[in-house]
Amino acid sequence: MVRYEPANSFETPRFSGVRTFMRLPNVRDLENADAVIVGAPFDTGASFRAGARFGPEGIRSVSHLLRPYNPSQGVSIFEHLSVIDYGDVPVVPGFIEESHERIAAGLEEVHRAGVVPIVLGGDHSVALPELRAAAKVHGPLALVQFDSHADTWDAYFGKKYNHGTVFRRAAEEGLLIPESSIQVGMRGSLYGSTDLEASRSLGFELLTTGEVKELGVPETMDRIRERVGNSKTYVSFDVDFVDPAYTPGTGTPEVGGFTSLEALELVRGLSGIDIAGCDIVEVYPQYDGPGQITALLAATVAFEFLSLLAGSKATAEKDGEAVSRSE
Ligand SMILES: [Mn+2]
Repeated sequence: MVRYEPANSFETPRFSGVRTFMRLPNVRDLENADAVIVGAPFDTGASFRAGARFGPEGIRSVSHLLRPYNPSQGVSIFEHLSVIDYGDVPVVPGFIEESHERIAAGLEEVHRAGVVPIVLGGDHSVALPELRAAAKVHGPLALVQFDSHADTWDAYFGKKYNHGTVFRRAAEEGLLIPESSIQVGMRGSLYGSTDLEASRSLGFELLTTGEVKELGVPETMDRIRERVGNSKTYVSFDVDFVDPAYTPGTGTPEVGGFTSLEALELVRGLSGIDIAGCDIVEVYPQYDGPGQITALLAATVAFEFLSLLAGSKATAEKDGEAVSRSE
């Protein structure tokens, strides 16, 4: 079987070559892939700044810094996982619903092939077609959302589809299992005192940044794992979850947030969860700082997601060996 892995950085240095994610081959062969990196270059759903259409490009460019072994998770990703950079899903600039249809159709093929997508956004509105595609194949999913906003407005300027209404629409469409879903990190100014109540009335658990600070990282991870249980899970990571000191290049930054280290620790805490798909959204390279720190954080979160998938596969391989030995 073909196994897809990054270019060897001892033959050609990391700064060389065409900018795919982590120097993975850019192919469309789903048959021999376990996971794909796929861009959703769309920002028509944004309510404030624009520019997330360049997010996938920015993340890919800086991802060449990443090396294949993850010491924090103790896993050499590509020994267990065949991964490709699948390119981008098609979008129609300026048209939300049409883009969502194309994004969902593109991602449905990935799920049908039994492959896990890691989607690079794009504004957060792309999570709706992601969830439509995943739920079509896997049924309703648990959601773990890291975000400073709940994105559960009913409408904005009377319009139902944008990056602030995603998870209300997803719940209404039956794409999620609300009692297994959790939103983490909400903070910042709101339009009204009841804004966050919307999430709870949809059945989600919601932990504000203040609540996470009080609980601490380990207990927050326990709360997430308990909530999700054994359900197939979609993980959505909005980079505005992190303090804008670390992620200035985003659409609606909120100060007083998490450090990059706390964010990575929380993501690593998802080990063992049955991940059907994930995304990293709201990267706006034109607002990024020198050194492309926002894009680098996003690329590193994608790397942690790949490591989680590789870790699960390594465990399954070990269990499989144990079973075949005992037979
Ligand atoms: Mn969001």
